[in-house]
Amino acid sequence: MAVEADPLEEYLLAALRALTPPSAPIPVPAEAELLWRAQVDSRQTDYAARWLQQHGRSFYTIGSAGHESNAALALALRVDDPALLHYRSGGFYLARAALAGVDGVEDVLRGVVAAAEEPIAGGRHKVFGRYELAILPMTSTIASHLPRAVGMAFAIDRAVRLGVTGSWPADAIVLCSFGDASLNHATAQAALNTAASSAFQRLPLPLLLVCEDNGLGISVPSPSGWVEQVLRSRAPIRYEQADGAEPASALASSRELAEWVRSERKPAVLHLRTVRYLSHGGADAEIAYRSPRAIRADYARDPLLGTARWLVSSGRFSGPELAADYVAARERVRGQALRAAELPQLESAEEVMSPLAPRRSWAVAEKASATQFEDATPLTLARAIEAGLAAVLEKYPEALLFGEDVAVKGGVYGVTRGLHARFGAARVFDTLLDETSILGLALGAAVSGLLPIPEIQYLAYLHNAEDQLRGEAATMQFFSQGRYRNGMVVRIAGYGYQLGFGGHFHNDDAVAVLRDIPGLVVASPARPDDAASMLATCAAAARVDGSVCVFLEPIAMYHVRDLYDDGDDGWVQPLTGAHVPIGSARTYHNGEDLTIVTWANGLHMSLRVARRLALRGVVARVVDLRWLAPLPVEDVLREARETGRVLVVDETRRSGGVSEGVLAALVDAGFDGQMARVASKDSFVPLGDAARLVLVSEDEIEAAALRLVGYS
Ligand SMILES: Cc1ncc(C[n+]2csc(CCOP(=O)(O)OP(=O)(O)O)c2C)c(N)n1
Repeated sequence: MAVEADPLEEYLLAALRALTPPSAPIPVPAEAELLWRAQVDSRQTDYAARWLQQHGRSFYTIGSAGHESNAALALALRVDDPALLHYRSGGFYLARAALAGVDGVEDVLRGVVAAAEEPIAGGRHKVFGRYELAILPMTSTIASHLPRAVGMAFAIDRAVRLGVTGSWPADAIVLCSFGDASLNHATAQAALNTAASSAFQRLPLPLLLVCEDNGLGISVPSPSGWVEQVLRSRAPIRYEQADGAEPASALASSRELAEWVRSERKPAVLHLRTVRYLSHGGADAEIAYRSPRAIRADYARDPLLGTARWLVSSGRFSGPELAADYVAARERVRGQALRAAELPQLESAEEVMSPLAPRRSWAVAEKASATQFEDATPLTLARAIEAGLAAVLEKYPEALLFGEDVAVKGGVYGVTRGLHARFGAARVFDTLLDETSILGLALGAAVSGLLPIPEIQYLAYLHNAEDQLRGEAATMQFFSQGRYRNGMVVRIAGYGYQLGFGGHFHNDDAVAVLRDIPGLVVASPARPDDAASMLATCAAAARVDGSVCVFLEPIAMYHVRDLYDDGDDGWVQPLTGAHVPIGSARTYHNGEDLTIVTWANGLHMSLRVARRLALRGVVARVVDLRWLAPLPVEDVLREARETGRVLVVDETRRSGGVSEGVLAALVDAGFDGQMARVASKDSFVPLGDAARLVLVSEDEIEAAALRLVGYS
């Protein structure tokens, strides 16, 4: 493969060769050489990636060229300070790898060619990451890693305060880098706000943010001065600037700031001014939106040139020597690239998916079974969930419970009411009113070794923050081959039937957004005893397998006591502690006329309808799914075959609702009996009694069941 000429390289080599030795040499620290090595190798890795791509040997990739002064930050930190990197932080990656004795070029090239042996994502994504370097893999969604970074910084000191073993050293700091255009993203703003608010409240938050500002977001320039103004406006987050074209001073600023963050346990942001070379990435042709003159003007701000000047000022290196070193690095890295291109990629769906969602059900059962519920009296769903949470907080000293209003008030519906007083403010606490930050805190705490149990006050308010679950939480094991995990239990109050309360947003039943996230566990209990046991299962799965669990609570059932008649206490139960495995349904009655498949509010309604049907001589069995993901397909199929007729009672919407999944699973499994469903309408839920017009009702269920059995 030919090596093409490149104007940036030509400029750099000429400038290097023209560097003149100093009349009075100044000693420079040994780190300057480390910096040079990481920067040059990063640049050559970018060229090699481009070269491989031009020859069809690699995939879409974004380079770090122009940003290599970020290597200074790696030298200013310790190798065990966890880092979440911008996709242009290649210099940082290689510098940290060198400090740890790892061949970082090899790692990055393996990512570029999607080699199955790449150290973090194993060919699933081109990311910077390696467990041994405490560098977590990032997704492509810009800024989505910032809330996690805030959560990690929070978790370091919180773990110490709780006396539990976290994933990072007690005096570690978190590094999180991002681009200038990304700063405008709501997710970035959420994280900055939460970091500032935490510092304002004097919570320890050892977080070093780095805005790598090249002045462009793909083709769009950041307005001059805007980034600085935004970053400066986030007091008490400390703001400092550094010029990436002058790596010596960038290193000094990085070091000073990192030490300040470490000792003060406060957040700071380094505004690192960089340039961007070789276009945005992939097929982007910069020439379409920037003048050749502007492109060329940036050549003089090359961070490699800045480091070369520094090295030459020591008198130990000449410009031509550094130019020769640069050329030699090109040959070396291209040789490595060619070898990487020969490496095998992932070869089967099983291989691709193996780290997605491990399920060691026997180990989960063992751990969950050891959860002790204290209350032996019959409880409502709300009290059972509280008892379940208390048992989990008791069993896992690393468990944290947080959300809006969960602490002193005990939640909007009083579900968590005794827990703040009992377990203290370090473990049960209120957060800012920001779902993105709540989930970000959970992401950071979980990957730091804690067991977060965040609450989203209503299902409708998950949606503005949902990417933190989808893009961040659910992908972590996938993109790190399980080396990093973020097991958590996200409690979400939801569904309809609170007829007097709130209209759509307090009665939202949109679960499609959860059901299609690969690997996510979605629990949705209806009965008190199941709820407590399922909480114990979710907590155990989060610890044993790193499972990301959503615990979807039917608000309208929280305080229900009766099943059939007023005062029958048919919906209060003592907690048995029986283990409920993930993906296992529960069957009521053994009727042979039809099988009603349902869950949550639908279970209460269906059991009542089953009694009405029995009065007409139609005997049903009722299956409570309990888990919406993974669906208990085997249980449903078995119960369906017992009767040959299935009615799915789906309180979520007809489109995108759970019944679509249940019916499809039956068809996939070859079930050839009769199938029907009742579902809520494709509508938002209105206020008051009008809600009944769109939500599934007992009358509808009964009519559909009678139709299915041919009752006339
Ligand atoms: C949420 C989201 N929206 C859009 C994109 C597509 N995208 C990728 S990079 C980018 C520009 C980011 O610019 P900046 O933050 O300045 O970083 P730079 O690439 O300049 O280093 C965009 C719009 C994305 N990855 N994520």
